[in-house]
Amino acid sequence: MKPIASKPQAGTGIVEAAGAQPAAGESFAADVMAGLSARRKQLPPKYFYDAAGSRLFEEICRTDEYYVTRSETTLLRNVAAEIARDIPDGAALVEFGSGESAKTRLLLDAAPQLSSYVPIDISADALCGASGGLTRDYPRLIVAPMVADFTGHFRLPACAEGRPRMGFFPGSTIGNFDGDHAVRFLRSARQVLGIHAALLVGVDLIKDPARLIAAYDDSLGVTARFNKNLLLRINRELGGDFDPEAFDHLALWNAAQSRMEMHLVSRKDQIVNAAGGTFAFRKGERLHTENSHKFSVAMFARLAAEAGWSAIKIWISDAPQVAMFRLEPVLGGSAVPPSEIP
Ligand code: AVJ
Repeated sequence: MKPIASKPQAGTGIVEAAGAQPAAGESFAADVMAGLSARRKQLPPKYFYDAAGSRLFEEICRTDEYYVTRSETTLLRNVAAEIARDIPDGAALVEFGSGESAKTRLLLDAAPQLSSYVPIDISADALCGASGGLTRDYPRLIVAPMVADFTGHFRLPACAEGRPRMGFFPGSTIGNFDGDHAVRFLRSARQVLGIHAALLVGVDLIKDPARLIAAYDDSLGVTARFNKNLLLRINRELGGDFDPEAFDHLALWNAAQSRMEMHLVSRKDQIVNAAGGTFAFRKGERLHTENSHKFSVAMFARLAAEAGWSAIKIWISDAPQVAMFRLEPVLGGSAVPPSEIP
């Protein structure tokens, strides 16, 4: 890794991101049409996060049962200094799906050598709120927010050019990717971040299913409201007539796939109009809204290796356990074959 010796430039406020693409707004209607027309109805979880959904997610993080955020925040607080030791002078921090950037502050406080911060989020609301506060609180930091679907291709803004880059993907969001999408995301993150890069990824670990199910079906019903907000969002934005009361929230552990699943279960036979289509639900029929994959350390290291990253350091929180991986690109294509990782 080639550190850049220059002092961080003075922050001049919010920098417009080059190559920012419009949020996934246009594809929402198409994805709803396709997802509700499928034999097994499903919708992509990224559509949870409109303004109301983002607020509900923050509320989930404060429930007793949802441990992911608390465990990870405590872990980061404990290891931030150690993480910071490996961040070169003048490096740019690039966060995928930054939301409120709450955990980022732990890194920014521990690593004053960071020159710039590029938060990428699909929600412009969340980005604006977070960026204002960061610009105020870290005056030497260049903050260059990008509104983008971070699963797509994009170019980093100029302030991240010619500097070592540290990717940050906390919160176990990588668990939302199905099949080989996690590998594809990690590969594209490797391309976006370049050779002199590292990537910090937060991952939820496999644990007692009862603990997992409680986390996705809290007793105050916040997660149920978060799940049903997807129907309300379809009503608001796509002229839908969903009755959220006609669906039950369901959280289940799929052991074979090593993932938590959220569904909305139709309480009766019903017809719903949305996005210009008409859709029949049978009583008991499920609309699959989210997968949240859980990993063992070996499973995730293998996944990273498939995408050309090697796990350099792994920190694990107290129970309920989550993990933070520091990944570095495997150079020269000499990746350890996935089969040789224990
Ligand atoms: C933000 C995607 C990490 O999967 O645990 C919380 C979202 N869904 N409760 C997760 C979520 C239900 C969360 N992620």
